[in-house]
Amino acid sequence: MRIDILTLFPEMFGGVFGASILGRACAAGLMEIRTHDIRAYTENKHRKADDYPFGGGAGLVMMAQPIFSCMEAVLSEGAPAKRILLTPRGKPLTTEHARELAKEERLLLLCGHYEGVDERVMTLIDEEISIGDYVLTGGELPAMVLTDCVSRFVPGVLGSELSAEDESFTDGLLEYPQYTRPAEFRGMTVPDVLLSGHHANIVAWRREQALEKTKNVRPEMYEAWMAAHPPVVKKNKRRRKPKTDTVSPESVNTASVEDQP
Ligand code: 4HQ
Repeated sequence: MRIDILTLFPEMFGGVFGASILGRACAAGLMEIRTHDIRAYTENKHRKADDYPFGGGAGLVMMAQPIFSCMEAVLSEGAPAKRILLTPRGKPLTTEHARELAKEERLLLLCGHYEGVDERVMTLIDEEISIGDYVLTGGELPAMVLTDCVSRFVPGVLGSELSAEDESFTDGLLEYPQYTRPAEFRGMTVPDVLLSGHHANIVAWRREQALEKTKNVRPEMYEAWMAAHPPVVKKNKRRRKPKTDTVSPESVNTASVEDQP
């Protein structure tokens, strides 16, 4: 996959794309990430890329001309790209969306700075994406976050690490606790079940832990998961409904804690 990033601060990207898993993916040719300096495309003698907003107000707005020229130059060669603007007014980024974007041959990411970009730039943009409901100083960190998140779904990038598609039994839940050697550290031990070698018990324990954590920290995520994974009611454990009709059927939950998957 190729990703072109249009920014006023190309120097911000070197460390992130040069190290760790992304660095290896680039070195192996699985990912090709190029940054482009928008300021190099300015056509005024001061190389100015931003200006005061019409109508007044605080801050500066990124000018249309340097962005149009930069995008035209970058897209004049290579495959067509899906063009994305990073902005808090975009659709919140999700794993599902990242998985879809990883199927694209080429992405172009536009990083806004200051108070945003001239609205006419939107005629060049296919999608607006936000990495969360908070305001940053620029779109560079969001572009790095999106690139990292998408790269996990590009075949080969995770290499010997766990595939991004694994651990489906806790998909949509927060992570369960993990431990590595030694089994005892400063008096703190590892739960016995993880040392037992009993795979089914380990899977059950991890799901229980993931469910408990999710219920406490992200109740809306927990409810969504429970709705998508209804408790299985085993035939031999089915509770009898009361014989009277004084209790509404909805108030009787035929499932029980032992019946959870
Ligand atoms: N910014 N998710 C303001 C963000 C942001 C976000 C990018 C700061 C755009 C103009 N981008 N500039 N949150 O806060 O994507």
